[in-house]
Amino acid sequence: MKKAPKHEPDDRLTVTPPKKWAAGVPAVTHALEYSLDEATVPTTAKTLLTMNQVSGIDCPGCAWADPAPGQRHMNEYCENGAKHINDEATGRRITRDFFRAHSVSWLNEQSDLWLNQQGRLTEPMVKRPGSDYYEPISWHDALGLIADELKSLDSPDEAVFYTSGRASNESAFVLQLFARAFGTNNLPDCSNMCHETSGFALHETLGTGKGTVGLEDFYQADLVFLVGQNPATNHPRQLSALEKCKHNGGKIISVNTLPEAGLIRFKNPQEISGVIGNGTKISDVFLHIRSGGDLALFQGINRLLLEAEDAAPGTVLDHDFISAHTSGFEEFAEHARTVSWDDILTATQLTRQQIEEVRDCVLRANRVIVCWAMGVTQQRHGVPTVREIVNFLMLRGNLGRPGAGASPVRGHSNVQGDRTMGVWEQMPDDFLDALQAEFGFNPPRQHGLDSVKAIKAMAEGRIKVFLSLAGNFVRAAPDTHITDNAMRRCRLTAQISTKLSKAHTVTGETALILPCLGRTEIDTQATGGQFVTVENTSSEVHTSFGKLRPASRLLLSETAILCRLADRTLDGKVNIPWKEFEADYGNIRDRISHIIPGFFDFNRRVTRPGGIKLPNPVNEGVYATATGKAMFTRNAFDMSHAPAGTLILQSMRSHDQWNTIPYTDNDRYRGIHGRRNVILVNPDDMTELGLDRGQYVDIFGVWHDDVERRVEGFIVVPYPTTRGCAAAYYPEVQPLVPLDSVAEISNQPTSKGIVVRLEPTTAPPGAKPAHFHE
Ligand SMILES: Nc1nc2c(c(=O)[nH]1)N[C@H]1C(S)=C(S)[C@@H](COP(=O)(O)OP(=O)(O)OC[C@H]3O[C@@H](n4cnc5c(=O)[nH]c(N)nc54)[C@H](O)[C@@H]3O)O[C@H]1N2
Ligand SMILES: Nc1nc2c(c(=O)[nH]1)N[C@H]1C(S)=C(S)[C@@H](COP(=O)(O)OP(=O)(O)OC[C@H]3O[C@@H](n4cnc5c(=O)[nH]c(N)nc54)[C@H](O)[C@@H]3O)O[C@H]1N2
Ligand code: SF4
Ligand SMILES: [Mo]
Repeated sequence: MKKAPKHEPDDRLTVTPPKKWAAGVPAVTHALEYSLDEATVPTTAKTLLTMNQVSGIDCPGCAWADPAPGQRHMNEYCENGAKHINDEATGRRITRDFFRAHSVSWLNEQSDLWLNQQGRLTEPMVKRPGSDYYEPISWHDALGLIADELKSLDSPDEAVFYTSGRASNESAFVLQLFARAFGTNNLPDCSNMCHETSGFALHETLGTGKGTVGLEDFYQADLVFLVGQNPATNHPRQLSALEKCKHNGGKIISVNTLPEAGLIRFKNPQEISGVIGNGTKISDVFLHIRSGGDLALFQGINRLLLEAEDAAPGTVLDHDFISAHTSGFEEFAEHARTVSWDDILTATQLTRQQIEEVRDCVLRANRVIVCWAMGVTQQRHGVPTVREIVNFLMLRGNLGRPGAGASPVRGHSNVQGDRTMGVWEQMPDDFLDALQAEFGFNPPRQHGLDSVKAIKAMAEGRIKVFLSLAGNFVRAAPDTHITDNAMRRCRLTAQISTKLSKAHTVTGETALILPCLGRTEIDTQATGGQFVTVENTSSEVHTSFGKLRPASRLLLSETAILCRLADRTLDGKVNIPWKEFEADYGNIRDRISHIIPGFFDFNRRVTRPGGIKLPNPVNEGVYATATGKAMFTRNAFDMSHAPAGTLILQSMRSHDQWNTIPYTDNDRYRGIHGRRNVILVNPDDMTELGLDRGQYVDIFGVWHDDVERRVEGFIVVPYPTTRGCAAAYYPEVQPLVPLDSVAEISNQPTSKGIVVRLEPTTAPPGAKPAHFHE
């Protein structure tokens, strides 16, 4: 076994100027460096060559879509996809000796990075009440413990079943079926903290929570907006699609609080020209917007479009589309004309000229796509922002036709699929009716708890059992202190996981580690080898076949664990063939095909190259909204506020992490090396606040309650963020996000709009001063 590199949180910080382009040769080299460190060379080659290929492994990274079969490169993956796969395929193993040597409380003191570096979990473990150590337990006893605890509850609503978006369709379907047959809709998921805001706004206005565009649409678009999204790091193959869009004459407008590398220039590592040339300039217009200014921006653009129509009637708006497919236009238009320019310019910190330039680009474009991600959704007024984006698209009929539409770019590789499978605490009645018709039990109808509500219920002692299918809830959730204490109030917590994280160190009285196969691994059940299915951000459902030998012979698949647990808990009270489901996942897919629209003949269709494209009702002109049409909405002006002396902090991902799990302490494109506890501040704000570069600060959350929220020992780095807006890494600043600071309507934590105050502090003894390269 290789020795894990030791993590030194106070290693020297080195800062280089932010990069002006993304990918190219260094990206390929960096991916390989990581893979050589993390796995053996043959394993790396084997996994990478099949990644995102027909009958291969679906990349466990982001939800970006694959090109059509026949159009894929031999290396159809990005630098980060290679890292994610190698993180799972690591040769390191955590054995029972590791847990004998390290107490749970000691492990809890270690960093997220260190915990993840210890390798794959290999056998079920239990921490018993009163003990500070995990010890081995058989699968039979582990599942029996959980089943007994569940059966002893006064109400099924005392249990919570969390899902993270790496879970497959099959395991997600089984999880929600189990929870509902058990009697609860308490199914919070990572989506509550991710694109919940998009889901609410799109459901209301368009009648579907999903995006309306596919990969081909990007190639045909005349204009693509990238709003609050960092593709070079988080959806790297999107850059290839954008490059194609540009080669076909399309334009790109980026809207961001940071000038991210991939928004400037892209060198495609899959093309010779990208390796040796200067690459493609990505953004034609870059709007360096104030945090939370996107609502005002789209209100400004919409107002300008309405005025352009007034000036030249019949030339700007798509009246045919508006009258045939939408409702509420007049009310919207009346309101839109009243939004004040002073407000818009204050909220965005842009000039009117910049917004007029955008209008001109829009007027020249017949096909427009708007992409957005966490910069939009993790804001208090995220829902009205997405609604205003929909208004914008509808004004010129940019919906339901090729090269145009709405693209909430999804995060986890199967987060969209998990929702399709029914993992949502608020599934509508038609889904529940279909479950009832198929399985003959009466699913609970009352809505369950989302992530924020689940934490509150746990904190109040109303939840006794927390079961997690993938993910790292305590680090993904806000207000770490409150969330940790809430989790500790549970009687039993159980985690179905591949790797060690804080999910296993912040526990209930009894805690179980249920180690499972990852997507890279061969999954053999009683009837033979299995594959799983996933859905990407373009609503394409396809297969993923594991290729590697499992990390340990004691691992079970997610689906097997859940089927066995359900069988033991429900004692045959509900007529669901759990054993048949476990033996052959095709049996699960058969049932899915009866229940979920678009999945007919699932088993056969999904194995065809490219899989199944789910129908999007919007593209068929069908809108399942309150009015039966796509709905224009009136959205009150709103903006983020920060009192004098404070900054609006966003918590974001570095180039070297997967959500709550850092892979290294570096963030190459932003020029940060050797340390994650840094805060990026605009140089003018530094002057105003009297801060020096390289200085240590404690960061305090500013919120209207008397809880002290603080993280200590962050180094100030001057950075071209928008004035008044700072940036730091997630999950390190998680303790600063107040549990009550949520987006209106969607209840999603506002992880990009955290008001903070910085207090200078002294460097710890022996700390090496930060080194800044000019
Ligand atoms: N390598 C890697 N890939 C990932 C992930 C990962 O952790 N690592 N996570 C996956 C997941 S689950 C998700 S949801 C996606 C997330 O993908 P992104 O949404 O791209 O991720 P974030 O790092 O949260 O970055 C948000 C971007 O919004 C900008 N921003 C912040 N506030 C505002 C604002 O108010 N307005 C505007 N216009 N911009 C703003 C930030 O500067 C940043 O560029 O990535 C997925 N892909
Ligand atoms: N402050 C702040 N908070 C945020 C965000 C932010 O931008 N800022 N982003 C939010 C977003 S967008 C999201 S999606 C959530 C993410 O929240 P989660 O999805 O809960 O977190 P992850 O970090 O993706 O979970 C990683 C863990 O999943 C487990 N895992 C990995 N692969 C598998 C697998 O194949 N099977 C199983 N069973 N387990 C596996 C591993 O044990 C690993 O440690 O965080 C949210 N929280
Ligand atoms: S773009 Fe996303 S899905 Fe594609 S290889 Fe990279 S991480 Fe994986
Ligand atoms: Mo996400």
